[in-house]
Amino acid sequence: MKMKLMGWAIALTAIGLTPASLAAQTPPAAAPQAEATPVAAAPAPAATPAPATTEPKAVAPAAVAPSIKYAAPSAGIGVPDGRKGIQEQVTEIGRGAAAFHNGPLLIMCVAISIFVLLLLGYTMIKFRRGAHPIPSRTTHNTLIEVVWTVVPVLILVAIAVPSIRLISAQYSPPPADLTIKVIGNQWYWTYQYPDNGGFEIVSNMLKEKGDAAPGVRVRTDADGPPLLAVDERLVIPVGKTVKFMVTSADVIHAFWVPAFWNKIDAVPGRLNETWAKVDRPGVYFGQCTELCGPRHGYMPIVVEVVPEATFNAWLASKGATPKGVKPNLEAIPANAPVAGAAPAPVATAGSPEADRGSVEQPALNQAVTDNN
Ligand SMILES: [Cu+2]
Repeated sequence: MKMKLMGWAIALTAIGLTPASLAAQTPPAAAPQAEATPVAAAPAPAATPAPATTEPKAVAPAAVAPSIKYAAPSAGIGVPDGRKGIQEQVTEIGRGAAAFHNGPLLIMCVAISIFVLLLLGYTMIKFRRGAHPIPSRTTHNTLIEVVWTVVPVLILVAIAVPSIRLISAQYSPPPADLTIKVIGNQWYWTYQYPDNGGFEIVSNMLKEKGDAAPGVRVRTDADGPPLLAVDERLVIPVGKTVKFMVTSADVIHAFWVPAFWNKIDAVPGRLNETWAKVDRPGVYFGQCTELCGPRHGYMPIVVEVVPEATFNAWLASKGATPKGVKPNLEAIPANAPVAGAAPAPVATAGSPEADRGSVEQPALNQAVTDNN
């Protein structure tokens, strides 16, 4: 009987597992990745002269070369390295918050814990049954009652004042130099640059060698650690106030880059806002921090913070223009719809429509997901 039950259990497990394992092992639909391949590798369109500031391209073993030479992450900054505690912060808000946490908050926390422990130990020993066979019947002590009410209130006020100041600074950002729309998808991120013609990049986690289908770009150490590296990074300029409008295309995700001290939910049908003014170029890793489905753990965020010249070079490589720069309308083919009558992306794009087409998101989310 037992054997029969076990047999059934195994059979059921096998049935239950089959679709999932099939989905995981089916060679990924190569379409989206193959489509993406020419995007990054394509030379900048004629309308956008390659700026002199572009660093020489790395000959990566990858099938898809990034459009600018991505920087390699620096150890210990913007990337988890096994140390405990809060990551080194690269924004003013982050430094303030981390200092508040690592300083006053931790000190108060430790002091209160030790005080309560000592009090407990003292009470247990002093008032043990052996020493006091007949218990005391004390019920009131006005002085102690006042003290144990007033002291915690003072402690809470001491915590509240700097916290509220911090929160208010966090939620009243300076005017944005650049706005980026961040969209969570099951299970990848898309980033739109409305200030720069509204182009969009799709950011997928890079697979490990051996996990990816042949020809698909795999992670290298220059991309970042396993499970955190992505194919297309979110690129922003250093020292500029960048506003992130965060939303979702399906379920609730959350946008979080620990080194920026910005964590915010990505809720479908709603625009949440966060910002960062990063004062150090570098590569910063984050993750989706809302349980959003089985591949929740595979939608990392990589932000590369670059000098403005490099940022403009990156924009150019995407066929976009820096903010405030008039797009070169002559570059748009004569048969393209006229600006004004045209749909917004074409009117604002600084590049031929063909180039825009190449950055389009694959029609099906599932196709991208399969490729994850
Ligand atoms: Cu998510």
